[in-house]
Amino acid sequence: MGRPLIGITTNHSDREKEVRLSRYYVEAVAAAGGLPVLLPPVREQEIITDYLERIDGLLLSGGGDIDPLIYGEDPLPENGRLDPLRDNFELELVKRALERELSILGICKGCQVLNIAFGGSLYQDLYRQKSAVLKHVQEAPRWYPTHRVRIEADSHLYRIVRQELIEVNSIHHQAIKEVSPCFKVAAYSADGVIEAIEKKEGAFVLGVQWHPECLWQDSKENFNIFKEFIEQCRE
Ligand SMILES: [Mn+2]
Repeated sequence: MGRPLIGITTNHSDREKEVRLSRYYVEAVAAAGGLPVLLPPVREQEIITDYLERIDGLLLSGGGDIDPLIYGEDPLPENGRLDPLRDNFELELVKRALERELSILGICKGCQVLNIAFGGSLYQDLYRQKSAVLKHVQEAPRWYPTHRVRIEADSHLYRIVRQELIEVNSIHHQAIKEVSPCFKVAAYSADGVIEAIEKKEGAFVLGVQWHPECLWQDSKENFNIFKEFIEQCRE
């Protein structure tokens, strides 16, 4: 088998009718041995089916906030810009990818999409809703880690990074509140914020709240996340 085909979801602007993705994701997937392709959000169910028939793995990229109505809450003032087309597309894509036992890596918003797709919820704004939190919206370059996360010992993530503590970047004002019953927590920051989740059984499905695609060049642990994901997509 050649390189596994990795579908990467994209950002999208309704106003400018543009699809956008940071090249970080493309470069990380390619460096780890995958063949990156972009999946622009669409409404058509049959296109979603066709995407899923062709890709070997799914990478959910970062982005804005998920519409809180989807997890049963009205929006707080801090809730950011919404993208209904992208939300609907990604939630449908994820549910059906899981039925097909595809391997999935969710990054930042992607981690939150995984949790919401299977019945979890989010803090709409960590600083307002959770006391004594660390700085999770870093004012440092994206390639620079600013806080640590503790990896749960019995997790797949631990077997990937083989370290109890790793340093990560942090560019999120939201985080997982209630974890979906399909997932377990794989990492926390020191303030108790959930920084990674993974599926309890079945296919490889990992969500990380940080951005390993900006760290892998200087961090073996973060590169290993991509390598393991691509490896799982070969199976
Ligand atoms: Mn963080």
